[in-house]
This record gives sequence, structure tokens and C-alpha cells, in this order.
Amino acid sequence: MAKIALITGATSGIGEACAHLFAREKYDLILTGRRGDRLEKLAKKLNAKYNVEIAVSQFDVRSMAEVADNLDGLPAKWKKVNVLINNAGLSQGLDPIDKGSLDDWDTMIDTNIKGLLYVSKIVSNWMIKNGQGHIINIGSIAGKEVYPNGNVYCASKHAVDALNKGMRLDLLPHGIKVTAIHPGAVETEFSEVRFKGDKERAKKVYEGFEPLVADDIAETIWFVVSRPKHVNINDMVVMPTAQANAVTIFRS
Ligand code: NDP
Ligand code: 8X3
Repeated sequence: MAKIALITGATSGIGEACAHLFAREKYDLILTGRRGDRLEKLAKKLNAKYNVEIAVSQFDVRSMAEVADNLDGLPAKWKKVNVLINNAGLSQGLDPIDKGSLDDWDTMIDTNIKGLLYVSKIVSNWMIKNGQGHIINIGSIAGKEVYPNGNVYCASKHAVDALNKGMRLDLLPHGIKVTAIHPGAVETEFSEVRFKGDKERAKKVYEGFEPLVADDIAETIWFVVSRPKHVNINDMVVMPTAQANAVTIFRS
């Protein structure tokens, strides 16, 4: 029987790259995200190219009701998940604390922290029943450091760092592996989302240096997942060579 990976935020960027890589490695996939058209297109493409089975599950991770309806509603065979990639996440705005938008704060906290918790609660129960599993939490360099105007996004990713440690403790008796991957700058739709569709501003983030691409992170995740059973990588910080820390980028 093929192994199964559930990827949140598979419609774009790192999640989409993971879908390609895990399909190439013959995993069956549960692909999730809000943009159903993209999920369907990706599923068709991967099925044709790699002949793997794919379940598309369209939901907003911010709603526990949507998460539960969609995940609980999957046929039993899909609940034998081997790998959960908690990737869905976003940043909204880049404002000092006194000027921040309450909507932006809610969106980041509800997506990056609560959404990750909702999915993890359901899938960790499946993994406990199955007696195995590996949860990969996508944090960020923003979960290790705080940068000016990053306040709430950084706080949400520090929470992911803490939850990663907490999950590992709680799931230890069940033999479930838990890993966080903390990337620096990866060129995806991330900055376009942060700057609410301002493509010019988003482009500037990656100018004058070579950022990571989504495949770099997918390959790192594959390395972590493909270690022997007795080896767990607790966390990894993965940066572009030109980026020394959250705020120091060498631009030409
Ligand atoms: P993208 O914007 O390209 O992808 C984000 C993904 O998250 C999309 O598939 C989106 O799907 C999904 N998503 C966002 N909100 C929700 C929601 N409410 N419900 C369900 N899915 C949602 O960005 P990245 O690939 O770069 O980001 C992936 C992860 O990596 C995020 O957690 C991000 O914080 C983290 N990260 C990114 C870095 C970067 O520089 N790019 C660096 C460090 C960490 P849809 O809109 O279809 O719902
Ligand atoms: C995304 C990278 O530096 O914008 O998590 O926080 S950063």
C-alpha cells in the first residue's frame, strides 16, 4: 500500500512543491487549500504524471467546523496518513504595533496558529490510532527571530516553534515524529499576499540576491521524512546563502 501525505496549503508555493515531490516519491496525497480550482488542476496533473491517488479537500483552516467536516468526511483509507505537512500560512501587512490592522492580526493568528492546531488535532488522533506518523510544521526564521514591524507574524511563528516542541512531547509515547522547518526568504506568493496584491512591492523583497525557491524547502522536507525510523530531526533553519538572519541580506 502506498504511503499517504496530507499537505495543507497545496495550492501554491512550498505546499505545491511538496505535492510534486511526494507524488514523485509515490505517495498518495490529500491536498488541501481554499482555492479548489487549483487543487483540482494539481491533482489531475500529478495523477497523470505519477499515477498516484489524490484526494482533494477544500477548506479554510481557520474554521474548525470546515476542517472537521472535510477531514472526518474522508473515506477511512485516507486516514492512514503517514505524513502531515502543516504548511498553510500567511503574513498580512508589515506595520508597527501601534498601526497594525486588527483584521490582519486575526487572520495571521487564526491561520498560522489556530488553523495548524485544528488540523493537527484531527490528524494526530488518526496517527495515534495507526501507531505511526510524522508531523512537519512549517515555521519560519520569523519563529526564531523578531524583526521590525514583523510583530504579530513573528509571534505566530514563535507559537509554531513552541507547538512543534509541545507536540513532540505529547506524541512521544505514540512513536509519532514531529519536526519544524524554519525557512528564510522563499520566493513564492508569500510577499504578494503580505502586501495584498502589490506585485511591485513583493518583487522588491527578492531583488539583488538569490532567494530560496519552494523546491528547496520541499527537498529539505523530503530529507527529514526519509530518515530511518529511529531518527527524528527536531527542527531545521534553512536560509538563502545571501541571508544571514531575519534582517541581514547581502544584495548586489
Ligand atoms: P504561498 O502564499 O505561496 O502559499 C500559502 C499557502 O497557504 C497557499 O496554498 C494558501 O492556499 C494556503 N493558505 C493560506 N491561508 C489559508 C487558509 N485560511 N486556509 C487554507 N489554506 C490557506 O506561501 P508559501 O508557500 O511561501 O508559504 C507556505 C508556508 O511557509 C507558510 O506557513 C509561510 O508562513 C511559511 N514561510 C514562508 C516563507 C517565505 O519566505 N515564502 C519563509 C518562511 C516560512 P489558499 O490561498 O488556496 O487557501
Ligand atoms: C517568511 C520569511 O522573513 O518574511 O516567514 O518572515 S520573513
